[in-house]
Amino acid sequence: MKKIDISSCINEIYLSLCIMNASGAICTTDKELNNLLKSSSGAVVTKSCTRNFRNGNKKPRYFEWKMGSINSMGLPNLGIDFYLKFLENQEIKKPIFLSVSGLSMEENFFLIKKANLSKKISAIELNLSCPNIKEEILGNDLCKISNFLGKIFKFNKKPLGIKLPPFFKEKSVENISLILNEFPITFITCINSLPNGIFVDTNNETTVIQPNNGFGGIGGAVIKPFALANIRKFYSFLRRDISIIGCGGISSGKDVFEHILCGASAVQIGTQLIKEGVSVFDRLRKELILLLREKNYSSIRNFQGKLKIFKKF
Ligand code: RRO
Repeated sequence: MKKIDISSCINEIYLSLCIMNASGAICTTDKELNNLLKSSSGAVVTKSCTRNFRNGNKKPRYFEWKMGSINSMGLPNLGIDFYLKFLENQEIKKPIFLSVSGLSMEENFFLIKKANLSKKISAIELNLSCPNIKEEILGNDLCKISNFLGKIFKFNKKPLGIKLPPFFKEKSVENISLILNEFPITFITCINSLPNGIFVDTNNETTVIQPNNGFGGIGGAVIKPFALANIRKFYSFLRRDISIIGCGGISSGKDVFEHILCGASAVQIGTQLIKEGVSVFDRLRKELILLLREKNYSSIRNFQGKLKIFKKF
């Protein structure tokens, strides 16, 4: 049987499989990270970290239902030093993306400088889109974003990508792309969870999570159309050498295919990884290979970004 190539490159970072975990999905503790390192994922992304350890918000802070999930975790993490030390002691066989999410611009500079010193990190994923913290780091001020990136790229030497929130207007994607295109950014990850959702427990007539009056970021199957739309729009506006990592609503090989068809070079799994555990990577790999075989594709490069517009035949 002909071999099907489902490897990918995020710019110059080679992934033997184009599927990895999303930051936040069972990647906070050493046990969770060890599990991911041993899994068949193409890369490992760590939980977004801050300068210091954070407990995060009160529980219950995560809830899932058939079609999605809601969370207001509040950035619980063990602090950057833990992640750097943990990685120092590992034999690393696949790319490691260190996710950082400082609570201020200064904290982000500090985290990125520290990450630059580690040989074990292939890339930094700068999370500018946590829906559950009160601190507004950049907001919608495009000048501020441009200024911030200018300062980072004065010292940063590592491949660096940015995790973005979902955008709902074409103009917003165009504006942010114009800025990103001016910097040597390696990738974007889109999308983070949809902010400020509510899920209702009808029996008890309550919210299902406690923090933030029950409001939280929505993930899982329900957000896939928004993820695909953001990937598609960014694919049309971004420089071609900025790779897109798709994230949002993937639970089957067909979902992976759709993300790549819209323009993603690789994908991240969040809600479904939490539901299913690390065996999800093997299942998705098999489902993707089966689909490509049916469609007579030998590589994801055959269809990446090639979504066509509906027309009557
Ligand atoms: O920890 C969280 O509350 C959280 C983060 Br940092 C994020 O980027 N996305 C999300 O849905 N939750």
